[in-house]
Amino acid sequence: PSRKFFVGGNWKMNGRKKCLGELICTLNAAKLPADTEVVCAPPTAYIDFARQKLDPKIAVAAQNCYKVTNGAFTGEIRSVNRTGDGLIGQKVNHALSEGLGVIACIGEKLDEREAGITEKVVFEQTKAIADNVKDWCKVVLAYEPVWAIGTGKTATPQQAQEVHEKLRGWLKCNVSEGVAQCTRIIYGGSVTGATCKELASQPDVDGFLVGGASLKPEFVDIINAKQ
Ligand code: G2H
Repeated sequence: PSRKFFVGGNWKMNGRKKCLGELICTLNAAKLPADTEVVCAPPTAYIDFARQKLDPKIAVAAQNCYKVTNGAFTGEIRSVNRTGDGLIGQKVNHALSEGLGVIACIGEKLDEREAGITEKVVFEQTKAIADNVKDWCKVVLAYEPVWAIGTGKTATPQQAQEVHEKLRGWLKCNVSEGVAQCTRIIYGGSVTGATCKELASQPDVDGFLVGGASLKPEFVDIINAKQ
């Protein structure tokens, strides 16, 4: 199968125009491989700024959305909120209906991994997303074990591969063989320049969603992990 390697940089709630402008200059000047899709997700206030400054070959994403287009929903794009699987599904539905692509994130918490229910948790989360997807070309699935997010604890290549392979199996059984083969399943959680190459060599790891390291020049090394 030909799944184009995909690397997203989630800048989360970091940076101001000056330092993001410098980061953007570094990315624009870097040699990026043609066979890798690169997307950056700036803080909401800088989406327009980033789109204007970034080279057009780098796509820009929002970090979040709501389930409707307009309305009095103060803070929905900003607050730290507990979002159940149902609302995630509605957000996926809305984004796709507006013609956007989606990087849908799933992942188990540490106590869930320790209780041996990782598979159950990520399958349930994937189902809530899959129930809202008709065209899988627009969807990238990001496996982000919660215990690895911003903690410096990267999943081992074996841990990531094990879950990615199961997720592809779930897509095969519950959606179709074709969707399972074509859908990019990317890994997120403390990916660094040092850990990206071995992770990228796993057969079911089709790219990364990078947080902390996407704010540093080493993001270019991660984009080039497959080269
Ligand atoms: C996980 C990841 C980016 P970090 O959220 O999506 O962040 O690489 O900082 O763990």
